[in-house]
Amino acid sequence: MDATRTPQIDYSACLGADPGAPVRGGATRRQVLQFCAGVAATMGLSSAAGVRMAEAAMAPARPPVIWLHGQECTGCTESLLRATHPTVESLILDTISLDYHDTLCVGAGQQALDYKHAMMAKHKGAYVLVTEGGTPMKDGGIYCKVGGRTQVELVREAAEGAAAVIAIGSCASWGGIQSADPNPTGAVGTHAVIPGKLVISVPGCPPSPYNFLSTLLYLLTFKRPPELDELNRPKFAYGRLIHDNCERRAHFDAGRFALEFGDQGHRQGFCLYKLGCKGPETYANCPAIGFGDVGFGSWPVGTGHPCYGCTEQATAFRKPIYALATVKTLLPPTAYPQVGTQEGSGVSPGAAAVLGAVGGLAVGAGAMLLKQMGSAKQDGSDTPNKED
Ligand code: FSX
Ligand code: SF4
Repeated sequence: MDATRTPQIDYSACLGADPGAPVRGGATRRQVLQFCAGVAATMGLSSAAGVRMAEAAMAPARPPVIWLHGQECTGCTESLLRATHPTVESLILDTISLDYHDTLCVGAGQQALDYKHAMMAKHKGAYVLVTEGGTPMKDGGIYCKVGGRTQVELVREAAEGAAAVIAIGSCASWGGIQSADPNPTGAVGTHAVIPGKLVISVPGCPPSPYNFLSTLLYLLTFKRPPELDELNRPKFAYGRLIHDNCERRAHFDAGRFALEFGDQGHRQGFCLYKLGCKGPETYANCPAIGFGDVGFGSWPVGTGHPCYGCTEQATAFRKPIYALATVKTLLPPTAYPQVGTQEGSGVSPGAAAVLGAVGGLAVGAGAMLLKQMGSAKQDGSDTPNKED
């Protein structure tokens, strides 16, 4: 590394006098810094940006958040709360001030609604609005109401005083499952309810809580959204096709497919394209960061089921689950494992290791760090490398 071009980063100010002291959600200052450094790496940012994120995450003043639910299954909140590793939801819930959440609020009825209005008035122009679920527009929006008011009214009212709006999940991003043909309630995503206001979309059914937290941390730190694609999805998470990072990609390129669930090819870990895998038309980082923080391969394709394209408006709930995908990239990516030399051995450990290394380092560094946080040593040996 060229020391003349890479400034040394002083982590000591961020770590404070006692790096092992709990600071957020039971996590220590060192762990928060580690996590944020990983988030920064995942987003393609510098280590210095990770330090700034950690400082924002540990700041005493917590940004207010108003969280509304519409038409959905509550799986987005559930996936966030049920993360295998407790630190994700702890960090989210302790980094922000969750002033109102339709599902998690302790109060009920008018008391809860009055509190929501009081918080929106108190933090007018400063709070982050998170929307979960679709919004029905048909027949005056009568198909989803809270406290006698339609979801359309509630979203518009809350968006009015919001500094930023994040749509979590595919329902809030573009309507989700209830917008499937014939879309009986006229369900749409939040962006269609408040045209003219930027809505950062973090789709997935459910979405990765890690992507949500990374987006939130960036927003809180830099007071602007991360780089977005044309659908307003953060590029760090939705910038690459699943197909280009998949551990089964070598089998696709070699023409080795599972043709039926349970057949020889399926048992050997061959490509799931002919079972309807939508990886070739779906942008997401699932192969790299997985779900549930339980290690490499913990995502649908990794467990033997085709991807159904939940992050894509034109795919999930639009195309039949087992219909063939549109292959968007014909050339193989430059960095992916070679076809195994031994037929019938499934995804070779070597191939998996190579892809795991490439994906883990380039895309999922933060997730890898997150997994290690639970076993982080307390003797200082897990302090980020100052040469990074
Ligand atoms: Fe939608 Fe959230 Fe799918 Fe469910 O609440 S993204 S139905 S898994 O989880 O909004
Ligand atoms: Fe992986 Fe699906 Fe692409 Fe096959 S079609 S390589 S299983 S993403």
